[in-house]
Amino acid sequence: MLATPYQAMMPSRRCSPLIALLVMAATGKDPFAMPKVEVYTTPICPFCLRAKRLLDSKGVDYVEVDLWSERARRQEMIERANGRSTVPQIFIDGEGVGGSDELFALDQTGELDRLLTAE
Ligand SMILES: N[C@@H](CCC(=O)N[C@@H](CS)C(=O)NCC(=O)O)C(=O)O
Repeated sequence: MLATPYQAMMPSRRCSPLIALLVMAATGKDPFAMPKVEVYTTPICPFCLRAKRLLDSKGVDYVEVDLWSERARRQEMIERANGRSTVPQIFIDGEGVGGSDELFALDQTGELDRLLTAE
C-alpha cells in the first residue's frame, strides 16, 4: 500500500506502468515528471544522513554533491544557499529549502510533499 501522498502521486520508476497510467489519467500529470532535488553533503554528517533517509523514505531521486569529493563546490553551495555553509543544503527545483531541520519541518506541515509533486 502506498504510504504517503507523495508516493500516491508519484509512483517510483519501479512501479507498474499501469499504476503510472492510472495516475496520469486521474491527475493529468506525468507521474515521472519528478522535481530535481539536490543535496550537498559530507560523508560523516548525521544531519545529511537524516535528510537523505527522509528523501529515501519518500522514494525521491536526488543528486548528491559530496563536498569531500568535490571540494570546489562548497563555495557554489554557500552562494546558492545565501551564505549558509552547513551541510546538508537541499534544493528542490533550484530553490533552497535549507538543511535537515528545515526539510523535516516542511514535511511536518505537508509542504514537502507539495513541493515534491509541484509541476
Ligand atoms: N540545523 C542544521 C545543522 C547542520 C549541521 O550542523 N551540519 C554540520 C555537519 S553534520 C555542519 O555542517 N557543520 C559545519 C561544517 O561542517 O562546516 C541542519 O538541520 O541541517
